Amino acid sequence: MNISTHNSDTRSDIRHDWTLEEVQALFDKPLSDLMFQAQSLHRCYFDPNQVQLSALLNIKTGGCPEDCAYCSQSARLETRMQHEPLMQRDTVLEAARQAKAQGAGRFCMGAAWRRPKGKDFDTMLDIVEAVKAEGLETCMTLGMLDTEQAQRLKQAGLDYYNHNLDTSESYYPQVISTRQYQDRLDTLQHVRDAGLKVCCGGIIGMGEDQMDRAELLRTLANLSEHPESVPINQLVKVEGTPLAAVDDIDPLDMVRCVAVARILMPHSHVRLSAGRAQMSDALQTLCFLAGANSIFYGEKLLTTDNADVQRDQRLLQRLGMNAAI
Ligand code: SAM
Ligand code: DTB
Ligand code: SF4
Repeated sequence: MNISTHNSDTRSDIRHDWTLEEVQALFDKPLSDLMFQAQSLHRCYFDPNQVQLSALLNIKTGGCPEDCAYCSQSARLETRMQHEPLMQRDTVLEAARQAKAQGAGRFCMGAAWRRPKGKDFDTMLDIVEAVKAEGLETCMTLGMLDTEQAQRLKQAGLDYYNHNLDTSESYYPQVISTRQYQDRLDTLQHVRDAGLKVCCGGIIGMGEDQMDRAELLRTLANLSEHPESVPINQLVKVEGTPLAAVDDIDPLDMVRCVAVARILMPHSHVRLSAGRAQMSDALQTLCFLAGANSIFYGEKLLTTDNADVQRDQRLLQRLGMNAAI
């Protein structure tokens, strides 16, 4: 395939029939070849000097009944995370205004729930309406949704719903026992059917092997529509979780994952997500060159520290990159 002849209306780049062997072959390429292929496709679909900035706010902290082995907020793990009740609408709104003033274009709100219920769900609708009215794109990640909940969030003005597959279907039971992979796929379908944009990705560095990473990215690419946004998180090791002492990954594995995600889903935003605080500027730069074009921006992720805002501003300036409007 002669990548240099691609142009932006070559829809044959958008495939939903990837085999595991094809995806593994991408992972096995010499890095320079993989980067060239990813860069070439990236330039067909995006301005390579633009990065989308999303701010994150945890609107309900801790006490979650699920047992995700990476998570500080599971009530089943000894993480010493304080449980905080759902934030008031005005507190969320104030944080959204600040995020906008700092330059974020999208405001993502997370809640440590298995699924939203009752009055709490109605509060979500109020919050979406209010944040949307501030002129920000809205995103929520609240756990599983049924069809009606997805439709009501859409009607309230929600733009994106984040719901990660996290890893391959076969590695999933090593990480989470309180729900099935199919539960995640069902929610993704409800979100898509409601006309919401899908934000779905995973976590690298939970002890999975390259085949699991290939299988995760293949599952995402073979969905009937590619997620508009694909967050690639590097595990943030949290004390008290079963994954607190897992071996570090080779930093270049992150670059490879970003590049493969870019090739498999050329017109999706690939977000360099959790773990940036622990990455060097050089590693983040390689990830941008591999096709990452979105980041979480702001001092905090959900419960852990994000990369410092001034450091991010300096890095983007040094790279000649601008925030996408
Ligand atoms: N409870 C909801 C759910 O699980 O969908 C929403 C919040 S949950 C914290 C959102 C996502 O954050 C998870 O699916 C996972 O991919 C990511 N995440 C959580 N803890 C993480 C960690 N320690 N390191 C990297 N990513 C993490
Ligand atoms: C996503 O893929 N990563 C974000 C967001 N979606 C909700 C969350 C990262 C959480 C990192 C650990 C923490 O701060 O608790
Ligand atoms: Fe709960 Fe989400 Fe954390 Fe899992 S990742 S324990 S569902 S908050």
